[in-house]
Amino acid sequence: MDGCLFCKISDKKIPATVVYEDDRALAFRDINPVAPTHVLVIPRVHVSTINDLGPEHEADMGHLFRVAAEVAKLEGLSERGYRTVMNCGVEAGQSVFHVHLHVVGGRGLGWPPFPKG
Ligand code: DGP
Repeated sequence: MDGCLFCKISDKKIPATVVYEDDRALAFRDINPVAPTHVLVIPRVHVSTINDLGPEHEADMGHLFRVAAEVAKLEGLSERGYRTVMNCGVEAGQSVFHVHLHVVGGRGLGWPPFPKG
């Protein structure tokens, strides 16, 4: 989609440190990592938020999790553990409106990931 940052990264119009890619998904390092491993996995197809998903996206979204597991393997996190997060909407902290799965690990991660309130 025109103007979408992650579509531009998917199309290689904006550089990113890619750790895995195939015809349906791209995984690249987050520009502002919160842990030793912080990779974003995006579908090639543009979908703004979880709310915009339709039945036609089910295969792509399932694929994101398989890519997340592959990224974890490449990063040596499969056995240690890691977290996947997908924010939806402003109040959840979504800042880029092209769905993306955060894959975070390489250090202990607290739970819950947000203050009680
Ligand atoms: P979220 O807040 O869930 O929408 O996550 C968006 C993430 O995208 C955030 O952790 C920072 C990352 N990000 C934003 N702009 C860029 C960029 O230009 N390149 C890369 N690699 N990551 C970016």
